[in-house]
Amino acid sequence: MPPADAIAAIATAPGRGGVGIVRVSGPALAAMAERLLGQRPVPRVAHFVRFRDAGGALIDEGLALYFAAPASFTGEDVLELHGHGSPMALRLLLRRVLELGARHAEPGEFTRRAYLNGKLDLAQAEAVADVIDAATESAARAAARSLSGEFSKLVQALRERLIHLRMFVEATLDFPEEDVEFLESERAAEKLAATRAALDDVLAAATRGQLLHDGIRIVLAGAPNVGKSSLLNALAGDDIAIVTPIAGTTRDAIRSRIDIHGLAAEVVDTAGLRETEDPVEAMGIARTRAAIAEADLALVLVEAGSPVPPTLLDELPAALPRLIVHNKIDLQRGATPRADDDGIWLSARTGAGLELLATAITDSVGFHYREEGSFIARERHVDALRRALAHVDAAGEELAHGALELFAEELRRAHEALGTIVGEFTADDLLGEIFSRFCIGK
Ligand SMILES: Nc1nc2c(ncn2[C@@H]2O[C@H](COP(=O)(O)OP(=O)(O)OP(=O)(O)O)[C@@H](O)[C@H]2O)c(=O)[nH]1
Ligand SMILES: [Mg+2]
Repeated sequence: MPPADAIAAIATAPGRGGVGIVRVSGPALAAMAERLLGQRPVPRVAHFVRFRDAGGALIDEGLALYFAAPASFTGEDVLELHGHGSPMALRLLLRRVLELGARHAEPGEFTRRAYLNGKLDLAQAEAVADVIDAATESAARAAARSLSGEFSKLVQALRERLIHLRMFVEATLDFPEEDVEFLESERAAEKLAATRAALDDVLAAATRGQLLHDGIRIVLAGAPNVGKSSLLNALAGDDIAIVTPIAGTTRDAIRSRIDIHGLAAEVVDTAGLRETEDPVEAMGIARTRAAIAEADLALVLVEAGSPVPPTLLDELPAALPRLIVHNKIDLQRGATPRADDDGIWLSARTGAGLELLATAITDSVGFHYREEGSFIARERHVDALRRALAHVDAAGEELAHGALELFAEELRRAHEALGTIVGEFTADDLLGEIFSRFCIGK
């Protein structure tokens, strides 16, 4: 009988390529592997084999790799079939595996099993998706570090500090007659302060990690003809948007992913904002407003030497961070690029001042990539760290009042909040949501 719960998927990207891989994972795959390959595979040995369909006709030839549980990615038996990267041949190979009893894997199901079998904690499992989705080199490196467990280790160290404190206070609670209370709470306050400082450091690093993960959305806003499309092209180093001396050239919002000093930015070029009778331009301007509404940062463009029109600033939500960009300095005699409190002076045409703009952008969101110690993180990790910090602060207050029971309770809750990062105390629906965003075959 084929194993009841084997899952299978094409693990390589769709399309043609040199090599394509079908991956199977299940509690007992040896029999299936033997039927498929015509031999019992030796674990961790590459077997050169011919893959055949149910009727014995040749599908492809390639390598079979077998990993016996628990020494595999998922912790179950895993069979990898490396054929040619032909969408058709891979589909036939997958069909054969399904005939032998496997079912189609759901998105992220391999990684989910790895997590459930204790091969990875939840933060590491998420990092698997982040390695795959990384949009910049720095994001890829940071995701690799999270996958290797660097972030989890920091969280674990924080949890150990909390456990230590909890043991400490609970011992005091258990033996009040020893009357060590006062003395102990002195030391407890010290330990709590040290824990808080460590938590704060991890929170700062995770906040940077979240920026690496999420990137930012930047909208280019300004009157027609100030050079928004030219600036997009200059930032992207590519001819993406049409540039003409005609005011009202850009109609649709044009989006481009740009790596700004390691920060993944989605830059949106928009129709210039002005009163217009032209219905098409008016629709474009409506899109500009929509892009402004969802942006994290606005680059407000004006021609150098001209003031920023107050009506333009009125278009921006009060809370939207903005940088004023004074473009076309090449038209001003003797003007050089600069950045100060009034904005950045540059030329989209010559490229002068673009570096200053890139720095101003990363400064404005507090993004300073450093290779050392950076890891990727998500909003839910940062939220959990913030919750933990709030409980540690509350614990401090209880301690100051001598309410040791409540102090212990706040510590327990801080500990629990940290647990959600690595996947302890994590609800099933959250797991479902996390893994459903993975690609199939991972
Ligand atoms: N000299 C000079 N000309 C520029 C510069 N940037 C843009 N231009 C010119 O200004 C004109 C308008 O540029 P665009 O980039 O199309 O301006 P835009 O803001 O996208 O305009 P709309 O799409 O109409 O809103 C074009 O002729 C550009 O070549 C610059 O830095 N220096
Ligand atoms: Mg334009």
